[in-house]
Amino acid sequence: MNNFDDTIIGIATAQSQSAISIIRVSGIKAIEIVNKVFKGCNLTKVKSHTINYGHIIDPTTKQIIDEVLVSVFRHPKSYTCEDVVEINCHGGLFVTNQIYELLVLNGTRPATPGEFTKRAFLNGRIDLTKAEAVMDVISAENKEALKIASYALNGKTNSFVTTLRQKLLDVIANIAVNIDYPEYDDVEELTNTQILPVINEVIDQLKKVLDESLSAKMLKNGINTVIVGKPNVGKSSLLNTFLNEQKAIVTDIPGTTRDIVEAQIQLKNVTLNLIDTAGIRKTADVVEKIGVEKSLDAINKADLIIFLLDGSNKFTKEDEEILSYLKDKTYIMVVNKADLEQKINLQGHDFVLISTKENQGLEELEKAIIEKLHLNNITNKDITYISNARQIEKINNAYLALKDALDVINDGYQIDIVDMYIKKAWLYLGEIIGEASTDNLLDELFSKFCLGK
Ligand SMILES: Nc1nc2c(ncn2[C@@H]2O[C@H](COP(=O)(O)OP(=O)(O)OP(=O)(O)O)[C@@H](O)[C@H]2O)c(=O)[nH]1
Ligand SMILES: [Mg+2]
Repeated sequence: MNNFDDTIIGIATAQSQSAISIIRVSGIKAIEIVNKVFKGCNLTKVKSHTINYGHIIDPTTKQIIDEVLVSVFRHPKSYTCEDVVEINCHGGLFVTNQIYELLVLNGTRPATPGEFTKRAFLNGRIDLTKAEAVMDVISAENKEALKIASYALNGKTNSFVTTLRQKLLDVIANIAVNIDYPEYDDVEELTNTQILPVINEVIDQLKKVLDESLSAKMLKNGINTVIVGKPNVGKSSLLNTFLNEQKAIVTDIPGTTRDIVEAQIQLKNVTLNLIDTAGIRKTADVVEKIGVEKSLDAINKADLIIFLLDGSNKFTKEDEEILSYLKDKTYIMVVNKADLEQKINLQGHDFVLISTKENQGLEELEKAIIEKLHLNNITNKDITYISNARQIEKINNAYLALKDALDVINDGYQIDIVDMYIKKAWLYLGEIIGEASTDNLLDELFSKFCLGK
């Protein structure tokens, strides 16, 4: 355990008026310092994990500041593994800050964002994946994001990575024996029976995680979805219907939307970062033209495109042209205005029929989105993936290093070159759980936390 010589303080609850605020103090002098301003019992004598009733009193003026409940957690069984004291006071901003300032005057230091969690990590209570999961739990905006974060918080990411690292380490050890005692084993046999099967197995597992992580990222951050189509088909109406609000202007004049309109929409199981675009058509209007270019640009950046058509009109050359932009893209054809007489003929195409006017078909559309992006197995099943962008990058690096190892084996390179790539992969995986992590990485990571966490 690291011994930090200072005692830190943070307000753990939101800085707004509320029923209760929690001020958290951690460090070797946590109990002693709080005890100096607490009246009710002697906190230095109470048992660990107790809640103690009393008052916060300014020791110089003897003035009562608030009536409080004080929790005491003695090391190492606390959030940070240090002595931790949490003061539950009344939730007024003024009173909370007064207690906070009083404790700073008496010897605590204001914590930097994430410093409590950083201490938990540096003191060995949690690994990096768990530390990041704490932040992901706090910032989760939907059920799926929370599920993913709890997966990591329960240590499953850690055990997944640790298992793979152990496999690689066994290979590295075998190679080391071979290099030290060349007569001990035949290199070719070693490669075929020990190295190749393990590398292939680890590559497969990393690949699976990478694929699933992509979907997980979409579930966590929302699916970047663009609605495109000819003018007047009801794109803005669809955004408004999803949103239950008249955010985008809707008129029966084709070319109404000229700039991009964005909205975040929570469907039952997924979040859409929805973009309504200007209807795509050839136009002489300068402003509309820029809008159309933006629509085309949005198509290229999207995870998913909703290609909206008007069922009460025929499928035209313009629709055909829009469809040609969508080649190689992930898109769903959606036919709107189901309430009107249908004239469209979409033989040979899959589509979802909706009416924004009558609020029809939106559930089917959500189902189609989940199916199209293969999110089904993720929303229903146990998760075995990693959602954090930093971790995904390391997984990808490890995957590429092992691919390189395969290449050099195939090209007949010496075993120590193969060894180098396997070690590289092992190190990348280590960075995920915070082994071999540099101070810079840690500072950057923990600075993203809220104060008091
Ligand atoms: N009958 C019927 N009319 C609809 C439906 N959805 C939209 N409309 C009408 O279609 C017209 C065009 O709707 P918008 O949502 O502005 O269409 P848009 O695709 O955004 O049009 P641009 O912004 O010009 O590209 C409006 O008059 C809507 O009221 C529907 O489901 N049924
Ligand atoms: Mg519009």
